[in-house]
Amino acid sequence: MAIQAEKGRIKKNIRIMVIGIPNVGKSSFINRITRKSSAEVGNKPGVTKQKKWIRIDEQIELLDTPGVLWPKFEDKCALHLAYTGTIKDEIIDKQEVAYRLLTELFQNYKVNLVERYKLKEDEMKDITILELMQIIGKKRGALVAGGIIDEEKVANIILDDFRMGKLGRITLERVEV
Ligand SMILES: Nc1nc2c(ncn2[C@@H]2O[C@H](COP(=O)(O)OP(=O)(O)OP(=O)(O)O)[C@@H](O)[C@H]2O)c(=O)[nH]1
Ligand SMILES: [Mg+2]
Repeated sequence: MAIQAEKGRIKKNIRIMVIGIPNVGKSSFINRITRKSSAEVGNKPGVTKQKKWIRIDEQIELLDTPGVLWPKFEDKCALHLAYTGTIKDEIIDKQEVAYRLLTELFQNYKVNLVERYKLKEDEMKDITILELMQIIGKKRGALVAGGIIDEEKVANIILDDFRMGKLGRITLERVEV
């Protein structure tokens, strides 16, 4: 504890948050180490409904939390929220999101892409979305040492352009026919 004392932490409580997907045993784990049954446990998801601090000893407390799930990107609705920046970038895979956005734009707004990134007709023939990302990266100077495309940077360029309206007026939701 000497290092903790030197950091002025000797009397500070340690608070630990237990997180994970539903029904994996977060509450059971807490009960096991506290040797009590303070946390409700059950063989179905959604048993813990709100956060609850549970004390192990004088210094340590655990926070039991309801199970969480990652955003479902198969769901178009979540994807569209991610494109617009409504879902925090920190919790999404930006390259995947930019790839999916580019796929939709390529389908429905090819002209906007051609204009913004000065693409040529022959460059667009039989092209994959990944190749298109590479071309955009090259045109916008998103390169790392050795002339390799910086994929993270390209993803940022595409998402920023879209979010700032530089790709023009775009409607993501379309009427199903
Ligand atoms: N086989 C096995 N089952 C476990 C283990 N830990 C917990 N369980 C069982 O898994 C089920 C879920 O346990 P909980 O502790 O309620 O899970 P949780 O993660 O708190 O779930 P939520 O609060 O709903 O998110 C219960 O039926 C537990 O008895 C384990 O280590 N092995
Ligand atoms: Mg629980």
